[in-house]
Amino acid sequence: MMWTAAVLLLLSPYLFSSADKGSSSIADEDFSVKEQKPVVEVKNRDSCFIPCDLTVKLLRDEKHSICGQLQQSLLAFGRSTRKLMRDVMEEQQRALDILSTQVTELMAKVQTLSSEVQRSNTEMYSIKPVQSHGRDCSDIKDNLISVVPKIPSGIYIVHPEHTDSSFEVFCEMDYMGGGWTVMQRRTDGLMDFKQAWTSYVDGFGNLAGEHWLGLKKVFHIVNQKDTRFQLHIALVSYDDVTSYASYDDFRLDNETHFFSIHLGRYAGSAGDAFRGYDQEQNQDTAPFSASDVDNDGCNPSCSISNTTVESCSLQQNQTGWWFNQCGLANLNGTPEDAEQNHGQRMSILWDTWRQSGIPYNIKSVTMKIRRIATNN
Ligand SMILES: *[C@@H]1O[C@H](CO)[C@@H](O)[C@H](O)[C@H]1NC(C)=O
Ligand SMILES: *[C@@H]1O[C@H](CO)[C@@H](O)[C@H](O)[C@H]1NC(C)=O
Ligand SMILES: *[C@@H]1O[C@H](CO)[C@@H](O)[C@H](O)[C@H]1NC(C)=O
Ligand SMILES: [Ca+2]
Repeated sequence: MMWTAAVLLLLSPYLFSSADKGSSSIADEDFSVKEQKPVVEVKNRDSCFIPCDLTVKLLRDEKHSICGQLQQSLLAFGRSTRKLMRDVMEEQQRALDILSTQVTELMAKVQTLSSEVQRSNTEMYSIKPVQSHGRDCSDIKDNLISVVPKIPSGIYIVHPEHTDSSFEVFCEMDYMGGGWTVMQRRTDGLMDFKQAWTSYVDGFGNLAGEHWLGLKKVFHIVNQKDTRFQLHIALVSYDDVTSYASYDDFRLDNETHFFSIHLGRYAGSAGDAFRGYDQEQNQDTAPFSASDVDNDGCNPSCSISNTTVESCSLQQNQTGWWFNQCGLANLNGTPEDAEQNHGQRMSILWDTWRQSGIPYNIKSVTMKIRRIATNN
């Protein structure tokens, strides 16, 4: 409307002049018609020019304020989007926190349950140790075989010959013909094998679960007159492969000689880790060591895989064993994935048992002894 008015104003002089040239009544009529229009337009011109400036200014102001508002709302939008995202993330974080708390609680419950199961297993066996006049589990089996059709495995009291001590042992009466006295069992890692010399001498743990019978008791059993004992080591890997190592003669020296181990001929599928691959690793005839009694043959130190070792027991999580420059066997390690302890030798070790050159990860082991039938 404003533009139309301006154009008409510009054209009006010509309109007037053409009207002068014309003389007809129609022209007159035309004139009068034309004449009236500019009058209207002139009126419009007076009311337009000022509002135009104002309008531009107003438009500019309006543009500014709209821009401003737009910016404001963009900022507000950005802020609220960020807040929304923050809220969502916080919400998720809270959910995750709750979940991880629940997982932790569940794991604690599982732990409690498994130790309860362990305890009840132990109680199941240990409430009533079987009173039996036998010198060891082989002797008990021989004495009971004629009166009991099936001798149960469990805890029995033994009294080795020529000693004044009676003590409890776990007898395996089913495994490979029975008559086995268990001298060590490692299955779940619940028992702490980080023990001092006196504990390794006297024994520790639960006879029905993880335990070390004790060097003194084993010495009493294998030191009986006219007896020979066989040692059997049964191993299970993390992927449930089983194997064994057996020695047809097994005895210990007395405490004065730190219960040095003596092993006969090897047989089995796990390799002779007690003797290792060369004389330097040979643990046969080695005295026993613990974290506080060092007979390990590293005197003052050994170099094992380029690291200096002064105490094999300290290197192997303060466990006790017949170390000789450490060697390839230590069945008192932790039944734990070997990869978890970054090169440190903490797990159950029987390094001659390998698959494609790599030692098996061992999850459980039992050491048991049985009389070898003698002719006399
Ligand atoms: C070391 O012994 C402790 C106590 O028995 C045990 O909790 C820990 O898992 C052992 N460490 C390794 C790496 O086996
Ligand atoms: C330990 O054994 C040695 C030889 O085998 C013997 O001379 C010594 O008397 C024994 N010590 C004890 C305390 O029985
Ligand atoms: C020990 O070091 C020697 C040379 O320094 C090297 O050749 C060898 O591979 C190293 N052995 C181990 C087990 O790291
Ligand atoms: Ca040493």
